[in-house]
Order: sequence, then C-alpha cells, then structure tokens
Amino acid sequence: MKVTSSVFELGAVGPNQWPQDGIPEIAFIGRSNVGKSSLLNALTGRKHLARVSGKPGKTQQVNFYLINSQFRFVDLPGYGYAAISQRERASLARMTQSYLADRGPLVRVVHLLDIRHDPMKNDIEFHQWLQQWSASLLVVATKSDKIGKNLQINQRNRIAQVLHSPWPVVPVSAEKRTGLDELWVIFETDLRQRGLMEG
Ligand SMILES: Nc1nc2c(ncn2[C@@H]2O[C@H](COP(=O)(O)OP(=O)(O)O)[C@@H](O)[C@H]2O)c(=O)[nH]1
Ligand SMILES: [Mg+2]
Repeated sequence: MKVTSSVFELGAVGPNQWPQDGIPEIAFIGRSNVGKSSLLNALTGRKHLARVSGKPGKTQQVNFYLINSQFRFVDLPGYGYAAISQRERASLARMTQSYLADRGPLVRVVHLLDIRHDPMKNDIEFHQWLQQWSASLLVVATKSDKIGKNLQINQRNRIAQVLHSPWPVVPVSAEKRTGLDELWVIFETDLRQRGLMEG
C-alpha cells in the first residue's frame, strides 16, 4: 500500500464524537511505551503523525487518523499505565470496551507486545479480553531490531504460545522499517473484504 495522505482527524473523548461515515477502521492497542505511535508513524511514512513517548494524558482519547481518504487507523487508549488512578484506568477500559463492542466499521484490532519480553499476566488477560469482541485480531511484536534474528524467531513463537492465541504474530521494527509489508498485506486483505479496494 502506498500511503499518499494521512491526517489526524480527532481525539474523541466519547462515542458521540466517533466518525459516522462508515469508513473501515484498523485499531491499535497496547501497553504504554510498547511502540504504538512509532508504528503508526512508520506505517504512514510520517515522522510526527502520532506523538512518540507522549505523556499518558494525551492518549486518554480514541485518536482517529484518515489514511488515503479511504480508511482509518484508530489509536486506542493503552493499558498498564503506572501513573494514572484506578478511576482513570476504569474510564479508559470503558472507552475501549464501548469502541470494541460496538464499532461496525472495525475490520482488525492490532495488539502490540514488546518482542523482548514474554507477555505479562495483564497482557495475556488483555488479549483474552480482546478475543471476546468479535473483531479479527493480530499480534504485532514490536522493536524487533533490539534482538538478533534467531531470538526474534524464538520470541515470536514464545509469544504465540504464551497467549494461546489463534491470531498471527508479526515481528516489526519501526526503527528499521521491517515487518511493515507483512502488516500491509493483512490490512489490504481486510480492506478488500470490505469491498474498499479492487481485486
Ligand atoms: N529500537 C526501537 N525502539 C523503538 C521502536 N519503536 C518504538 N521505539 C521506542 O520506544 C519508545 C516508546 O515508543 P512510542 O512509539 O512512543 O510508544 P507508545 O507509548 O506505545 O506510543 C520510544 O523511545 C521509541 O523511540 C523500534 O521499532 N525500535
Ligand atoms: Mg503513543
């Protein structure tokens, strides 16, 4: 996919602000600092579309990015923030849940995990929680440049095994721009099934 335009549209604080035009959406979610903003920037070829290493406060919204005027990337509030209160955390979970439970245009949810670490208890629980909502999932193992090739293969298998997930696990590096083509193949297939793209 050649990204010819990518535009930050809005940071929605509630469902009443979500776009209502039915354009298909691919959503990204993961623990804070996992590399979500960096991946969005790498996929769109933009340095500063999404803020890298932003403070958690900035991500307490559902951020919508319009790509090629055809589909959206949606940046969902993360989990695992140490710096926010129980109440804020519950409100983030509610916001994410209402999006996942009830979003017709959603074609794929991308769960990001750091390739260097085995999934932690809350990653596993979160992945299981994601599976309740009927959307197709995909696990992206981020920061693959931080470990060698062989270890990448081991960790990829390890993450798949620990999560007990039927969904693919794709290693990527936003830094080295690897794994992006694999993601685009999956996204293009999703979008094609929505009748958005030819052939
Ligand atoms: N080496 C390496 N570092 C990365 C990669 N992706 C993100 N990072 C770093 O990880 C930190 C968090 O990245 P960010 O994209 O802000 O994570 P977010 O909180 O999930 O949006 C930043 O210091 C990034 O530079 C990657 O592919 N390789
Ligand atoms: Mg971010």
